[in-house]
Amino acid sequence: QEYVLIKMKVVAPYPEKLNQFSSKSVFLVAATLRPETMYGQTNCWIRPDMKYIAFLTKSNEIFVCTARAARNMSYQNFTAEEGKVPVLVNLTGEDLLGCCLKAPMTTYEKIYTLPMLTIKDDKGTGVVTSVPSDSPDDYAALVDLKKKTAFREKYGIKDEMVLPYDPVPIIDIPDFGTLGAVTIYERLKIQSQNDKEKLLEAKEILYLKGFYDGVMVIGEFKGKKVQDIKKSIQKLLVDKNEAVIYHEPEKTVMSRSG
Ligand code: ZZB
Repeated sequence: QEYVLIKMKVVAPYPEKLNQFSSKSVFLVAATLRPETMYGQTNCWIRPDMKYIAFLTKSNEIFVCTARAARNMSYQNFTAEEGKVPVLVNLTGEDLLGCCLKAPMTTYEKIYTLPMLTIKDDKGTGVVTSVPSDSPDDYAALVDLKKKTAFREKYGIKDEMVLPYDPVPIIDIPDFGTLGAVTIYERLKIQSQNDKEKLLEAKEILYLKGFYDGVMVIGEFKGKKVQDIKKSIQKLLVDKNEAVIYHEPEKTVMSRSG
């Protein structure tokens, strides 16, 4: 599986555990299959109870992700020595919540890391970028956070990290409009981020519709079909050093190699 790793730059105020690296460039790296949706990022998801690491890349940047993902990266030429991950600090998701980020392409000047409880530890980097206009999971989790003050308080999330952020129209899909995830969330009467079956159905529908019928309504490729420009946007991001390509090995290979 080929993912695009989006480099979301940590900006001040740094979380306590990352303060020591403030003279370096630190990135939370999010794996996505939908680089064309990066115009609509509203936040970054982290799982509070999951473990993360910060490690040094061969270009002297610091990446934050799961140890599993970093290990894969060390075999894909991300680190100075193949198979070796220079770990700088061990973190939990909780250490990273409320962190301020500058993400590529999005119209929001700064965005924040917020808690999502359904992040899987065996996929991607454990860091997930949020596009609530086109990802039903992201929209559901954002609605949950906006609705529940207690949930925000539990994780020390301030109102201004969540409430000003709304889905951004980026792709027009016939029959779904420019906020596909919102439309399908309402049509399927999804209740929360834990509505697993409906969210899976919603994701499958939107992946297909977005890819084959979607037309960009924002950015460099406005007016063009998603399927025609997906690769170009990926290249744009990589050329600007705002993203890198990351491959996820097959599950069977993973378990064999530990
Ligand atoms: C931005 C984005 C915009 C995404 C969208 C989807 C959509 P898949 O198909 O199951 O492999 N993701 C990445 N890592 C994780 C993780 N560890 N746990 C949970 N979710 C994760 O899903 C890949 C997508 O799932 C990735 O692409 C990421 O969200 C999320 F408009 O990034 B995506 C219709 C989906 N739309």
